[in-house]
Amino acid sequence: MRLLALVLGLVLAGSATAHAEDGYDLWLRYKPVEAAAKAPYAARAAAIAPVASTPTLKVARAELERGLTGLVGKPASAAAGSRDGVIQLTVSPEQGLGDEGYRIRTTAVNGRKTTVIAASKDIGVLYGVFRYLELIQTRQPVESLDIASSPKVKLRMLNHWDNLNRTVERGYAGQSIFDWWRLPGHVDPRMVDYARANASIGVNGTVLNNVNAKADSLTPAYIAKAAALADTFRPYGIRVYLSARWSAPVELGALKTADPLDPAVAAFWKAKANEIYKAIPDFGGFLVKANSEGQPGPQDYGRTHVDGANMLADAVGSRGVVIWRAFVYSHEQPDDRAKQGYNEFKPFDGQFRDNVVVQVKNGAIDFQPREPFHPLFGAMPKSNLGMEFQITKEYLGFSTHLVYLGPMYEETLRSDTMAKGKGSTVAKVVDGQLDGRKLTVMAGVANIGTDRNWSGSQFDQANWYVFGRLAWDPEASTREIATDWAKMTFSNDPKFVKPVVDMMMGSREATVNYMTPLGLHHQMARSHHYGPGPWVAGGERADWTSVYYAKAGPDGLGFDRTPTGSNATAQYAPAVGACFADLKCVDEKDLLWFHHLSWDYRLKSGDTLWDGLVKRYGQGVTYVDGMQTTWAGMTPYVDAQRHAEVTDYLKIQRGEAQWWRDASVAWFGSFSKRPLPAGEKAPPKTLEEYKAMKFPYAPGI
Ligand code: GCW
Repeated sequence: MRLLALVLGLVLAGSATAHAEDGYDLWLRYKPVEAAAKAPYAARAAAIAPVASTPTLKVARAELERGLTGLVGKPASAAAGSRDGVIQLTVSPEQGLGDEGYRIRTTAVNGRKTTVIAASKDIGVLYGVFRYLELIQTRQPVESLDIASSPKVKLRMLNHWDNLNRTVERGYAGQSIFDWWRLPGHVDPRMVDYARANASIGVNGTVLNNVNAKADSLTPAYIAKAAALADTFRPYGIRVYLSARWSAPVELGALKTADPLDPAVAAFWKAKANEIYKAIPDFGGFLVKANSEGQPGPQDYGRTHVDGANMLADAVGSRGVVIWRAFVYSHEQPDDRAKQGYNEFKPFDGQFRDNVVVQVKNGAIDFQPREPFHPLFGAMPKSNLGMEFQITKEYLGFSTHLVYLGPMYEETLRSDTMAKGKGSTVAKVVDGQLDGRKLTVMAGVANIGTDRNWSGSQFDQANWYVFGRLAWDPEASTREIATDWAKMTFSNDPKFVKPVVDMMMGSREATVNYMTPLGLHHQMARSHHYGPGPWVAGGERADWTSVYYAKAGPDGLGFDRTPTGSNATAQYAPAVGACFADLKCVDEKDLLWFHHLSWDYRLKSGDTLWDGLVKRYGQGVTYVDGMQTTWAGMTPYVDAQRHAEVTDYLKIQRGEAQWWRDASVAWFGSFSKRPLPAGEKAPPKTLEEYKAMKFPYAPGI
């Protein structure tokens, strides 16, 4: 009896765990379609026709079977007899869809109703399978399909800032998912789920190690580990890349120099590339952070970025690429940090090898909650220029603030560089349309770690998801993407989807408001970047302080980047720069990025700058109140475990939003010396108390 009770208890506990959702399944949950909607889907998914057995087609078939089994019931394994509703996976030339595109169409094959998922290469079939499953997951009709899709950007990559000891620079989701110590002997099965998730959104490359790189990644032992990952990812169309430490020839090759023009250095890299390609035949190439924030680089030897990139590109040759980051600035430079990337790289336009990509952050400073687009976009038409977005929320509340980054990415991609007249958007630079470039890149600094939910929070999964979807199509609508994600991740019920997508869409603007409204930037605490630190001053270098960027004083606030100031506006196309520099033209969202204004400057609302600033902080906080209310109403649609986690995080966010508002108002108020606008509460602590707050164990460093 006791035993029976025990067994029963175990069974019940087991099933409870099985039903609880922790977010591990991401947007690939494949939960059963509601009975009322199921019939048409089931009818179309009665059987899967036999498939040729390349590794990619095998995983495509397995994914299809897994998805259909969850959604509508297990399909038969072969198309027997005259059964309708067969799904056929076909590799055959598909015009105009490139190597990775796919077509899904409904047709009759041998008189049977058949859905054909076809592509020129097997990887396209896998992408088509994920799309087909997505159609069912989001309850789109599948009776009569004729869909074609192909990626607009060639290399759609995650950049992991993961260290070999499994810490993750700016990571807020646990440890690195790459278990370097146990590799290559043991490949964690989670690596397969990582590959599935990435393939489902079209990501086709991953940089395994931090751009602040160790040379050890290039040793034989670590190359073997990377090769084991490459073998696991290959069926999913994902190539691996490594960040290369510039000084590796000295550290590993016993050379006295890493001068790119020294033949021994070139020979070292050539041999290293050959060694890697022997282990990883489809190795993607190197990512390099050189002469930036203390990293070694060609300038240490009086050489240029071009010298360095081209030497490495020759070592890799036609086998792969070299991705060279434009995130460079020097503390010896007195000039506005926002100008330095452009100043260093623009003169090199046209001088890089064909297999070099210059990877540029979305804005000119550093992944702030809002930055105007980087002036290099549109300024280097004779070079391959890639986009680097940050998915991990270093500056947007880590993983406990609900901030959907889609609108931020979209804002940058839709910005008009005017490089070739109206409509020369950043998206068209990135996908190569504007200048007819073929080697195109969109990279996202990953937010993935060992947390069960992968990204540190349920809603941060949406940022990984939207990144992939935008890399596939930089002109896609991030509201539509959020809608797909919310349906697949939680519920198709319109009473859930509409309010939650609305909440997501406004979340980034709210964060801008409670952290850095009206174009303010770089106001976070020093080093770990957790919480407000508008008073940060002094220390190693001026351009790592907050006061450098806000320039608050009794006279007013903001960084003058117009011709009367640093003249960073001159780095944009004339019409764009002129608008940024003109108070009548510049959008107020960028106001203090470009202008230093008196506290009494009149905003469009009629408020003074001071009053408008304080109100915006408050609007940000109020938005979080709204998110809490919205989410509280979602219990009928979300499992208890995930609902509770989001609820907790929103509470943390609410507290921290208030903290940002209060500390910022206290700090800037000490300069404006003006009363708070009516109805605005005084910060509950003194400025000294905010300044005294310390967080030695904040994650991510
Ligand atoms: O955003 C800053 C981060 C650094 C990072 C650097 C970079 C990897 O604070 O942690 O280093 O940018 O992009 O190189």
